[in-house]
Amino acid sequence: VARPFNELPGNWKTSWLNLYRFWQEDGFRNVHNIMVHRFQKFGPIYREKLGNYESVNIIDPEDAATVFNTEGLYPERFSVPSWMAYRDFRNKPYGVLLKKGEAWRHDRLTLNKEVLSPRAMDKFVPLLNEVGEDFVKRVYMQIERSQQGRWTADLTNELFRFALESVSNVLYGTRLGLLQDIIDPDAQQFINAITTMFHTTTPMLYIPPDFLRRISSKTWQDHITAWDIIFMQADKCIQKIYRDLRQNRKSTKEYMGVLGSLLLQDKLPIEDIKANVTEMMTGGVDTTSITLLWAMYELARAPALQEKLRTEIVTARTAAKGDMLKVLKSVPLLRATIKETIRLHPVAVTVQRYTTDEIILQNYFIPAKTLVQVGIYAMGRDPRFFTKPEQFNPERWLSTDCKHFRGLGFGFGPRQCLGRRIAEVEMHLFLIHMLENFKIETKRGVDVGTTFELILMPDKPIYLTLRPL
Ligand code: HEM
Ligand code: 2DC
Repeated sequence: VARPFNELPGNWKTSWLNLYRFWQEDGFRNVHNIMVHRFQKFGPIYREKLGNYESVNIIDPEDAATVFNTEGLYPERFSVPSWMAYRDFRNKPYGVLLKKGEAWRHDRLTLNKEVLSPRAMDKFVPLLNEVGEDFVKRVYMQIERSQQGRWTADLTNELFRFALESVSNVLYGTRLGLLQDIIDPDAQQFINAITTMFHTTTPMLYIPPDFLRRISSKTWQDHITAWDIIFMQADKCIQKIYRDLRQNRKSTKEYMGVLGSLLLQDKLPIEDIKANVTEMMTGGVDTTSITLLWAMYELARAPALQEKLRTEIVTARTAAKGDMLKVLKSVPLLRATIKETIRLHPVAVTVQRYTTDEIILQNYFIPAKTLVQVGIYAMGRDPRFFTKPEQFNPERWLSTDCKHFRGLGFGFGPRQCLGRRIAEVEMHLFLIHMLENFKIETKRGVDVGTTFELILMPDKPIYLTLRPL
């Protein structure tokens, strides 16, 4: 018979003392490594309470399967407290990211049709393809400018711009022009605000935002300023499309992007459309760009893999006669490369769910309404679940042996990442165009680690060299 909840290993009895110790071991920027250590110390399940944050943590794919297979119709994850607090403070509506129950499901089903369904994918492939091609043009221009036949740079901000240009083209059906030398300062301000917003979220995972607000802490103030900029810039983009539509400046026959399509359908109130479009525009910047940065870093260290991918891509393109939708369906090694990148470098350190019923994990009773976190960063680096986890080896995803609940980088089920298809298509097309044109190189012997900025990121700048083939 299973053991009681109160016998779970871990530090869960002294939450504020734990938080103090966590702060002492520099835990705030190191959540991922601390989780790895906790699993080594306590085994495959532990319970923890840090300040206000209480959870049960698991690492085994079989336990993840138990959690996700019982998640029900309205799965709920940990709601980031400061994101809720901002909206409550400013009286802004929630989008799918923060909604619950039937309200969440209603929005989500409408949005799925626009961004996650195969039909939607057909529409945004050409939109994302042109942005990928323009990035290549920009790289050629930088190479010419360098007069050295190559371009070496920290590409982080270039990729932020690429990602914002991409997601905006899908959402609004128009280009912002972020792949030029001089860009709209508003767009750069938006990009910087997202970085600040993520950065200032971290301490408020554990310390109630309301408390920080009352003591007028800088973290809280920076956080609301960041969200204010995010909402204001997104609102400008939304208003522009809304006006164009009302004045019939765009023909209603051509595809006008996700926003135009939502406005015409009239299935969601305008306030909810705005909230959701703002979330997608914000969620679509740092996620895909940082993943692409990691992908290029790993590819730079694996020249033989780059060659293999080029062969796969050329073959696929020839067979598809340039039809990019077909190309995307015939590049299995490239798909695996992205999966492998996300295994070692997930955006999200965990994927979490509140249990709806009592379940048993590792022979412990877990009551309903418990926050269970699957430590996907720790799982991805554990030799019990991936042989030679330290090796970047996309081919591991192509063999048929057990991949059961191991690829959770976008979450799982009806509450998985809403932007998953956009992200996947955007990243595939980017790498296709880059690999067709450039060799990706990096200095050897520079090992880059990971830091927790709410999403996981490289802990130092990555310098990449792009050289025409
Ligand atoms: C949710 C990862 C890109 C918008 C999530 C979740 C993860 C995730 C792990 C939680 C899923 C769960 O709880 O099961 C990623 C990764 C990305 C990415 C790895 C790229 C490499 C994007 C993009 C967008 C986006 C491009 C916007 C278009 C969202 C939204 C949610 C979400 C709105 C909340 C969905 C809901 O609660 O219904 N993402 N994401 N993400 N993501 Fe992404
Ligand atoms: C952060 O302990 C660590 O995709 C916490 O595009 C648990 C947690 C909960 C929700 C996760 C978050 C972590 C990381 C960032 C995620 C978020 C859900 C969605 C969000 C994974 C793991 C992200 C980056 C969205 C953000 C869109 C938003 C800012 C409008």
